[in-house]
Amino acid sequence: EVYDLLVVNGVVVTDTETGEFDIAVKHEKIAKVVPRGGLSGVSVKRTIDAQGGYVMPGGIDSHVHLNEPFIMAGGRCADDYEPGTRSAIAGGTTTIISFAPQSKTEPSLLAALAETHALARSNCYSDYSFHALCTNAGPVAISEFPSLRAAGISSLKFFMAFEDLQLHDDEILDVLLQARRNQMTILVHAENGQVISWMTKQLEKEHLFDPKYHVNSHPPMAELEATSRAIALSTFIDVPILIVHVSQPAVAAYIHEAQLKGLPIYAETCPQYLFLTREDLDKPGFEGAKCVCSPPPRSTADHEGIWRGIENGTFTIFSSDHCPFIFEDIEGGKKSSISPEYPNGRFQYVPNGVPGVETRLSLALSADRLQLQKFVEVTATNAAKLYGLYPRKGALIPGESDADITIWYPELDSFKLKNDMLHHNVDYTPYEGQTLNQWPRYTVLRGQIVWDRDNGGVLGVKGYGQFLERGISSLAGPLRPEKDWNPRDF
Ligand code: DUC
Ligand code: ZN
Ligand code: ZN
Ligand code: ZN
Repeated sequence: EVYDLLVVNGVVVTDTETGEFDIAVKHEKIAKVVPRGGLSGVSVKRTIDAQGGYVMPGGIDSHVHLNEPFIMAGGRCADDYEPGTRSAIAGGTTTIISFAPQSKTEPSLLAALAETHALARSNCYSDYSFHALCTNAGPVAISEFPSLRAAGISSLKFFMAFEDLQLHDDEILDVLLQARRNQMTILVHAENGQVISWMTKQLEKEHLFDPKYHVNSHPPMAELEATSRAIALSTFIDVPILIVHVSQPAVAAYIHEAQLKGLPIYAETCPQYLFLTREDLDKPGFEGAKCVCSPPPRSTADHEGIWRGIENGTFTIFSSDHCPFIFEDIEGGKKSSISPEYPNGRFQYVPNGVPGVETRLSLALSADRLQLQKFVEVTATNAAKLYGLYPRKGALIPGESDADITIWYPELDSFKLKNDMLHHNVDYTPYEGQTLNQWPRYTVLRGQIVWDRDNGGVLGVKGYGQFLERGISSLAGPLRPEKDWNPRDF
């Protein structure tokens, strides 16, 4: 028997185990995981000596915006699928889940899916899937859930904020009920859109336009209120939800309470809520616009609470919410909000989002805060479980898992992050100058070395990345799955 690849002499870390194991790969799959030395003498085409390194399942970033035409009024997504997924593999991420965005004027989720497939097909360096993104929950969209499932799409996101995107509570109930009946996982952007619009008017009345006032326009209360409403509505329908990009410990604590009652409520947080603060938006001139995202970065004290939420299991996943806009682009980038009358822009027109698909894993690992198994759990395994990819992804199980592997060498000298090290199509990183002591040495996707930091960088080819059809979540579902939801019961 001839194997395609061996990874030997490393310390293998999964969500449940750490140990000295050697790995054999054949036909794109993990073929064997055996105690160190157990593969000596086998025939193989290529061997990676991971001596001194950690060998982990490839990262899964399940919250990435690529090539979205109508994200946030006026904004133009800087990364299409090619640079976006190239950036992913260079940062140790082998699978991304991005969005198939429906516009308010498009009744069909399937039409949005078809358009997104066309944008991604033969352009990806990493494996990929899509969440449906529902902004128009009319009868057409609601009737399409079974077809989405048949097309391998088992998750759907909606917004509670932004006039052009948000659903109202009755539409949310329609979506939740259909999700329950079709075993879809629902992602919720939980901020109260009317509070944000009202605060924006109050600030503008006072002639407060600078980027930093974006933070004032997204008060903590707007996130807490929408989160509690999302939990109330989903509990009423008895369907699991994931609250995306939680920014504050108070929201995490509220979610934790719900989880302690046994409700199937999941939560996500992102690097911007651990490594950026509201002061990053308060820089001279327009510079602060680089860190405008929603919800906004909070305080250093909040970072501590978010770390604790990862450690105590409140957060199921740690994703990037990579949402790239070019700073200097005066048409669709951050500077599109600048005019002669408003030389520092107008915060309400700054496209919301920060790039981060490539830096997510290195930032978290360099912070040296999480147990390594916890790191694997929240950056890979749980996303696979939550979104119906486990154990094909997020694990190293012989015969089951794809050979997606990221290898790290912790003794790497520390260095300062610079945007020109990155592979995205954005002219800045909000983490410029951050001290890191970790960067993936190798990224392996289905048995192929697609990133080799020291020998050639990106070795993968565009189009190697495959679309992943997904099944149902393997995390807890409805509390009463055997019973249809029935209005007579209330
Ligand atoms: N927040 C952002 O910052 N960008 C995209 C969408 C979102 O919710
Ligand atoms: Zn409205
Ligand atoms: Zn969002
Ligand atoms: Zn997002």
